[in-house]
Parts: sequence; structure tokens; C-alpha cells
Amino acid sequence: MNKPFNDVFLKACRKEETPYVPVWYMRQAGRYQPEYRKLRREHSFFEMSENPEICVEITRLPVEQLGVDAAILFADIMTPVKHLGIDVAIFPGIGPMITNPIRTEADIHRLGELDPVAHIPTVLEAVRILNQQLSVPLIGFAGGPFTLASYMIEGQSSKNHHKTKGLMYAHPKAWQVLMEKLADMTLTYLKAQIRAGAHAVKVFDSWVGSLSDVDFRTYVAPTMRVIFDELQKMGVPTIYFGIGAGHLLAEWNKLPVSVIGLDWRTSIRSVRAQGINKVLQGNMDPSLLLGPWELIEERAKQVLDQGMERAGYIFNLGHGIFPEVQVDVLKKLTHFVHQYTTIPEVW
Ligand code: 1CP
Repeated sequence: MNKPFNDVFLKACRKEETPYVPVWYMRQAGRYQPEYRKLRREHSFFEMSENPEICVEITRLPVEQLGVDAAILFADIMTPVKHLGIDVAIFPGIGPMITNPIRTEADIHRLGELDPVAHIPTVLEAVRILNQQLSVPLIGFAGGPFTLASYMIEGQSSKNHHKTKGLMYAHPKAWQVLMEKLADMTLTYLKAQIRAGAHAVKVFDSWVGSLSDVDFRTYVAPTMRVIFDELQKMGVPTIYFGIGAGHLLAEWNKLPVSVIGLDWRTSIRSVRAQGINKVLQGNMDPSLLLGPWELIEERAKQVLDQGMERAGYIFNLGHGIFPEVQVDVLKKLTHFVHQYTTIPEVW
């Protein structure tokens, strides 16, 4: 028999009262798991994420092993980008590498469109199976247009995103076309995941924090508004996340998004002090998981004591789990968060 559906995460996303603080971890499906590493030795990343059986197994594993309150689909932000005519592969220890990065305005105009039925049937099949099998909500996701553009223009991970910003400043019309194409792709991709059974969706805009607030407002915010306006009509909670994006949160607070994901640099207390009233998710430094348990517990308490002040808070790390982290530490942390935040029953 299936377990009853645990909707604590969805309640928190909707700012409803929850019996305890829900928890899940960015990159909970991945490299810290021996089962993942074993499969990865035999398959490429996309062979794994585009095989429904393997995708379902990797997505379910952290739910079963760690006891988290949400699952996140095992895919990558580059999953849909491949189908626009961008030749991308994922290399262990590096991440996405593109052999034909965008170099000219013509390259932008040449980009294709995502057709979910033709391009990602196996990803959607995995979402449908997960929706049937899981007893916790499934988070679908996509990359934010700025972050995707950065990989597509730089060709790989970048520290300062010079080429990306160069195109943005020197060719604002071409940049606008690129943002519109990526917004269309993101919406098509996320809507397809929602229709297949994703209960919430997250936009990972990991590198958008490299922009000043003025440039975010000018070159990216209009696109994000279109994306979140459209997603709002689908009726599922939405999450927006970036790294080093503390200076952009006042802008994010104006967007029609349900939840703001924080990295570890910005304290929850300081975010609330700025008047940001969205549901918050985060934000323990993922490196802490390599420290002793006493320190992990102390820092988890510090984060929880700030987050618990309001309804509408989800515990997470401030970025993804590192491959060196032990499964048992994550298990213990999940249990601790649940126990520490459980409201005792009043008789
Ligand atoms: O558990 C999960 O989080 C679900 C699966 C998931 C998600 C949400 C993966 C699998 N990738 C992502 C999002 C993602 N991918 C982001 C946004 C979140 C973040 O900032 O980490 C980004 C920037 C990427 C791009 C990417 N793909 C990187 C980062 C590289 C860089 O520039 O720093 C890497 C290392 C990948 C590969 C990847 N994606 C996912 C996994 C498990 C891996 C490792 C793959 C391997 O085995 O080689």
C-alpha cells in the first residue's frame, strides 16, 4: 500500500501553517550517493537522466534514504537546451561543456524551439511515473534565462560571465531576442513538467547574482516577470534561486513568485529586516556538512531559529550537496530538522 501523501512542503510554499519545517536538499539526487556513482561509471549523464527507469530510481533514492519532504527531478538545467541546436555534454567534475557556443547574432536567430513531445518524451514519462509512485511532492525545474545564456555563450562554467555580459551590453536587441527565446523554452519545459505531474517548479538562476540590481532590472527582470506570470496561471508553487544574489532580493520580492531560495551568504533575519515577505527556502552553508556533527547541529539551529519565526519556511542548504558528504550526515540532519521544529501536540 502507498504511504499517505506528505504535503508539508506544498503547505509551506503556500505560506500555510505546517506541523514541522519541511526539508529537502539541492543536489539531493547525485554524486554523494554510492548508487549514483556506480550508475554514472556506466552511463553518460544524459543517458541516465533520459532513461525513465534510471531517472525514477535516482529521484526516489534521497526520499527513501534521507526522509526528505520533497523530491527533485533528476535532470539538468541543460536538458532542454540540447534541443535548440546547442551541442552540450556533461563531464564529471566540470559540468556542462558546449562545442558550438553562441558567438554571433545569427547564432541566436538560428536557435530552434523546444517540442516536448518530440524532444523530451522520456523525461515527461519519468515525471508521470514519479507522480504515481512518490509519497512526497515532486519539484520540476529549469534554468533561468540568464544562467542558461551564460553557459550557451561562454561554452562552459564561467567565473565572471564576461562574454555573456559583453553581448548583453553591446547588443541589447540580440540579448532581448535570446531572453525571449529562452523564456519561451523555459515556459514550454516547465508547463510540460507540471502537466505530467510536477507539484511545484523551481527556476535555478545560479549566476544571475553576477549582475548589479540595475542590470538585473534592465536586462533580466522583464523576462522573469513573464515566466512567473505565466506559471502563476498553472496554479503550482514556484521557487526562484540564485547564488550571491542577496543584493537582488528586493527586485525578486516584486516578482509573482511564491518562494525565494537563499544562498548561505544572506541571513534569513537580514532578509526579513529588508521587508521581504515571500516564503523563504535555505540556507545552511553546504560546506558545513564536512564539519563535525556538533557544529552542523549548532548552525542548523541558528538557521531554523530565524526561519521558524513565520509560517512559510523550507529548510535547505544554501547551494548543492558536495560529492564528499556522507549519506548518514544528511539523514541525521533531516531527522534533526523534523524533530527540532515539530510543534508538540496540545492535549
Ligand atoms: O538533486 C538535484 O538537485 C536534481 C538534479 C539537478 C539539478 C537541480 C542536477 C543534476 N543539476 C541541477 C541544476 C543545475 N545544473 C544548476 C543549478 C543549481 C546549481 O547552481 O547547482 C546548474 C548551474 C547546473 C549546471 C551543472 N550541471 C553543473 C554546475 C557546473 C558549474 O558551472 O558550476 C554541474 C556540475 C552539472 C552536472 C550535474 N547536474 C546534476 C548532477 C547530479 C550533475 C553531476 C553530474 C555528473 O555525474 O557528472
